[in-house]
Amino acid sequence: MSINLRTAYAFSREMYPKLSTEHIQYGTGGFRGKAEFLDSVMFRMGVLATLRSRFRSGAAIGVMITASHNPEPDNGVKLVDPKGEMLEASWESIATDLVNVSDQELEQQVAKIIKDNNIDITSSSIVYVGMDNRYHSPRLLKAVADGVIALKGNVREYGIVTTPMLHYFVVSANTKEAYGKPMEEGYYDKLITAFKTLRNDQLENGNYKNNLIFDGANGVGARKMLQFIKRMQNSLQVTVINQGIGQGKINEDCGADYVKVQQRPPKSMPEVEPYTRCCSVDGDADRVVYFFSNDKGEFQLLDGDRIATLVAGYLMDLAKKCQLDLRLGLVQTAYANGASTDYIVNELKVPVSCVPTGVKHLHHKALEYDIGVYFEANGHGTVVFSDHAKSTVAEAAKAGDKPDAKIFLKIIDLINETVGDAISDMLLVETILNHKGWDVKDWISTYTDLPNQQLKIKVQDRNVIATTDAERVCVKPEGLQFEINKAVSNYKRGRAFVRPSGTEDVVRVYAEANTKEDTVSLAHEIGILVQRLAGGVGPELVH
Ligand code: G16
Repeated sequence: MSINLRTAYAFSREMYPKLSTEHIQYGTGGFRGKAEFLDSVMFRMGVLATLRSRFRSGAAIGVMITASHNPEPDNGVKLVDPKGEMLEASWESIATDLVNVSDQELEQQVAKIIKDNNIDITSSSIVYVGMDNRYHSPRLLKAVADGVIALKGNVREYGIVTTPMLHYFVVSANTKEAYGKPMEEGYYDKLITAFKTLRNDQLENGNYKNNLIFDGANGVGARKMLQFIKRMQNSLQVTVINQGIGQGKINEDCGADYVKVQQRPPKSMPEVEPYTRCCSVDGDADRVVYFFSNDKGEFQLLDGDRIATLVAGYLMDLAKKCQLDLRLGLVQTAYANGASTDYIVNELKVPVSCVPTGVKHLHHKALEYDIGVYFEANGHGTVVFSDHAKSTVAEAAKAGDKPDAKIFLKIIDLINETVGDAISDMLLVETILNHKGWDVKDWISTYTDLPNQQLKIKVQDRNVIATTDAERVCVKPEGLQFEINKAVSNYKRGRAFVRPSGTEDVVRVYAEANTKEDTVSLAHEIGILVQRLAGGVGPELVH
């Protein structure tokens, strides 16, 4: 196959010229920004995904077009590696360089990637592309596809799918369908079959009731949940709100990020009985948090930390019941509530580690265990099982004398191990609550969260902030950490940190303390410190 790259670059200059000279970086969730500036980024990511596929001997590579939890005018792109993981870290900088060169330098930059990585440009390649339901996503999807075609690669378009579905398709194709069938029906089939078997005709059990409110964030998760409902035959009764039909904008006053950060229910919540179980997913359905109102009408959140502890506790019990000696570990980030970490260490007695924000960091750490449970507090996470764990459970199930091993095997099937999957995680939580006979009151009573608050601070350049120790210590600008320590020392059980967001143009502040009032006051103090010492712009910080 001969590839006339000249034509490709002329085409790119003509069709997808670079409209902004602002430097952008492959961050926590790939490239993100205002959709009108992303066409050239998308074309180039189509080119890069094709090269990556050739570099990985023709394995399928995924390209997901989404800005996930960001507001509607934003869009973005993340690349998916052959095993369903996020793009390998060393290629993130290759991606960053590629999107930042000028149109004139593009040809040379692509030639450099080919040479540096010894890529056979004539070998076969396949790129799987999916998108969320933002109105600009189809235009951007075409740009990705054109990038693939420019290098004479093969492209398979999946249309509107959740991010975790695309990860699932990539892994399914690359494992020759051992993981599942790389098509939408295959995905539903895998999860629903496992879920229904685990219900075992016992739809209600103890305090567990078989109904749930599902906030779809006006995103693709809502559409896919409606597809699940059609196929689940009432094994779970779900009411979907914020379906993305009509006026509702993606993530606007709804969805997992809003519910977690604002600590309030999403818009369009119907009147429901106290303690009704509700969950919210984000714009591309890779995160989920639960919530409910108690009998005083107070909002109560069950976030990613709660899901992690519920799942880890359940899997530990299951391994014990099956008498399987498997190493289980839990991975969190600095955002994890201090009370959850205490509970994991003192009650569950499970090893726990803290890594920087971004599922890619959590995923890699979790792979060190036989059973690695990882969740960010924002609800982004999953469980990964080693080959040893899978074969041990499979053997135990085959032996037939341990009925719990059969349950364990189905639980593994229910989990989308490739990346956080809001719907798979939700079905897992529902299964565990059902098996335990728990309602939200039982679940939340396992420990008491420390009050916590997050703020977003606008600064001139968020990269003036640099952190270390899994983002818990700020090393730049000089003096900021000293001031943070001073502020924190005035609050009982106080803890706070700051870090630049990898998906939005803000600095994030996290604070927790013994009381709500103290937490609000600590967050406020830290926010002002960031404004003062890190070049704050915009309005003064007021609450
Ligand atoms: C992405 C990442 C998450 C991260 C979140 C916020 O999520 O995949 O791991 O927690 O961004 O990151 P940051 O605080 O750096 O902005 P999503 O759901 O937006 O793709």
